[in-house]
Amino acid sequence: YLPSGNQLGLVSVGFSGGQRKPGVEVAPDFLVKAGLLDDLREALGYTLHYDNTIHTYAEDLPKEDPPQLNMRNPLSVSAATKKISSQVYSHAKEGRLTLTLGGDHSIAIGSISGAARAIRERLNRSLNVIWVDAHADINTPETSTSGSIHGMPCAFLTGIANPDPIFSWLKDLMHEGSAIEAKRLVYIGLRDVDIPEKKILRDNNIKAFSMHDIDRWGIGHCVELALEHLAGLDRPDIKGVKGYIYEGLGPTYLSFDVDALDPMWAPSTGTPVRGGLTLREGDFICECVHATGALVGMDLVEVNPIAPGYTADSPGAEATIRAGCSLIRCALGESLL
Ligand code: HAR
Ligand code: MN
Ligand code: MN
Ligand code: MN
Repeated sequence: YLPSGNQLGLVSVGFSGGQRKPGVEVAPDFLVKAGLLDDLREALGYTLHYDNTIHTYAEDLPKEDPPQLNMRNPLSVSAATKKISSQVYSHAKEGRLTLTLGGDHSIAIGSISGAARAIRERLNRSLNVIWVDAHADINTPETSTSGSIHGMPCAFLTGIANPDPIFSWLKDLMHEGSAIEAKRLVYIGLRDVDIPEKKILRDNNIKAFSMHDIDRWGIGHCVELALEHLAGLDRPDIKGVKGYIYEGLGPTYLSFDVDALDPMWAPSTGTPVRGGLTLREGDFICECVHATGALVGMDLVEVNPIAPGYTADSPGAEATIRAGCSLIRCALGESLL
């Protein structure tokens, strides 16, 4: 779905307004300092399209942003994600693979809507989303107990939550095909899902592979089932071919929350949950998605080098940053022999 030439559009987002803990906005700086850009260019051979800026969108954010409709920082998240959406769209409409570095997971409202719009315009196709996370991030403003918008992006992207009036720009985009169909959203790694979110997943028949499923069936089979589900939406005649490679798979976006990994591997994040993926399981998911050839964009979010209990040079923070870099490299082709 991408023209050849390994063109990669990178958007660095230093935004943390979708949740309460400061620090997630400095993650792109640390991922870059860890050598990510050199790896992408030299080891993986990408031509990088990058403005060398970690965007805070400060000039677009309101001075006062009190909670509204049970959302914290609603106008800030709306303004930042609107900008992110157009940045990702600009890369994706040129046929570039896009990588968005967060920041908290609310930024996916922007990155995924931008990618979906470009894919609709370029290919007239619907975008698949593989959401790898300990959390389902599908609360509506009504069901959320925290009011943190990073727990809501999937509800806005699918239209399960009404984007009006706070995300009215997203509603406008949805008319142009930027919404994600609930059947095209697949989760991997879930283990901390709120009760109302479970009802939303059931009511909308959303495909999800929890840690229980992964323990039961193994990561290999779960990823295969996830890809088969998505591929079957466009090509019901095609079953998995050549191992993990699915010829029928439509353009696919990978949104990876580092807290999907067990805190043993990624402790320095805002809401760690024990019992998660090993680093190898996370890398494996990314490798499989790469191998499909259908990947059009990726988020890597929720690395927080100064999460409570950590400083940026602490072993836990360094491990988390290294894990983030590893996931990205695997999704972008590192493991090809
Ligand atoms: N479900 C909880 C809420 O909505 C916590 C989810 C947010 N945590 C994340 N997102 N890191 O993946 O507030
Ligand atoms: Mn998340
Ligand atoms: Mn999470
Ligand atoms: Mn396990």
